[in-house]
Amino acid sequence: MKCRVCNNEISSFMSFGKMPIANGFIKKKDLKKEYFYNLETCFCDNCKVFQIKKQPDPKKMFHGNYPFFSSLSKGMVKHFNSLSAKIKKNFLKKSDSFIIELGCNDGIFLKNFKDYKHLGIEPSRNVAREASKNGVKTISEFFSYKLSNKILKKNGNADLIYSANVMCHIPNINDVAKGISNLLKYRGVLIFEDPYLGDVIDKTSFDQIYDEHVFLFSALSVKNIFSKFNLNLFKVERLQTHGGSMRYYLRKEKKIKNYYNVNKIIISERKRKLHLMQTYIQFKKNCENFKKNFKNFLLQNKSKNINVIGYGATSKSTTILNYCNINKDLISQIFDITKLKQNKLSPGTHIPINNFDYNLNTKKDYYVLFAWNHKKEILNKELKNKKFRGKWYIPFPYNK
Ligand code: DWN
Ligand code: ZN
Repeated sequence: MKCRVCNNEISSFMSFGKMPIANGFIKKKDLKKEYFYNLETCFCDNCKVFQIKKQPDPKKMFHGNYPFFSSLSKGMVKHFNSLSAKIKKNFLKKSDSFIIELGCNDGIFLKNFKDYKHLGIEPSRNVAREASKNGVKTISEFFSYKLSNKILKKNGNADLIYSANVMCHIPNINDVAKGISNLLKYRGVLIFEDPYLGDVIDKTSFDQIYDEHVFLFSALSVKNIFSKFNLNLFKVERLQTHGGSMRYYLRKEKKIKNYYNVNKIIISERKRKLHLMQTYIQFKKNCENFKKNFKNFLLQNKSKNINVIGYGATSKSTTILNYCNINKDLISQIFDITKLKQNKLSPGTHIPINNFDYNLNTKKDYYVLFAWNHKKEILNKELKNKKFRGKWYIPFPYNK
């Protein structure tokens, strides 16, 4: 296949096997219609972009029934509130500034900019409706160069374009980068954040690899992708969110003083050999090792009649469960606060998803924290919950 960014010939270095749609939580009656594809990962030696081989049609993933709402995590609400204050202080000094968010989800970030000229773009219709209810001006579409022209005509150039955990979902990244460059003012800023490839490799957190995440970025790959569209990376920031992320700052303006921080991170990526295929071959071995150990842990519990429950029916858990072939014989159920996931089955492996119910739990039970990226928030919450008994199994970081 061809690299989505530079058209170089690439081939996969690993297969995670047959996968369903990661957020395709399904009712028993619909099981016959369940869709599967092969999840394989590639690394482009030319532009250094990590990507999956085949991505299902985006309309199969983002639609009128998308079950992920960012505001369900209090930690993430705080994260976006503090970022909003920082953006207002550093980048949007004028009250008539125009801010756009690509993939605004339920408005978790943009609701802080109601006093500004703003626009949220969210392809999942039900989630876009939530954003509108939260007072955010939202259109429900996929962003593209074509859409950038429509927005430009109607609203003019943007001072700031932001996205969180969205850019890595976009297969036609060149078209989107062209659209952003088209829409942004010369002195405007593009800021986006996504799970960081360096963390995935270091922590063996392969659960970040699923249909929606068509790319996993490093600073080097971001620089390579966006510079072709005159978007120059001038600053990066390490974040703790989603198991380790990176925030990227880009500008069209060429005269920017401080590239020091970008160069430093790119040098560190080279030291960690993120630009070399050998790293990904080792990553594959680490994933196989995780699979063996996790399966053993579950089999041992089964042999001792210990009940294992999943905590958080995350998109990420779809990769773990399907790659490791785990069904309800090994994990009896998964608890999740999301109404749209409850009383359905986990994609592919058909483990029941239920609302939290601690009435039957015992001290012996194990909870596999699939939402390990919210560890601090969840462990704090459960520490205060008198009904919570049982022990934690935290899959990542995985110590090889
Ligand atoms: O990139 C993406 C990220 C931002 O969000 C999307 N592709 C889809 C989604 O990924 P995810 O499903 O892996 O995200 P989370 O945030 O790890 O999902 C947490 C899940 O756990 C949600 O279903 C809500 C649930 N949850 C819970 O039951 N109790 C979460 C918290 C904090 C809780 O206390
Ligand atoms: Zn490439």
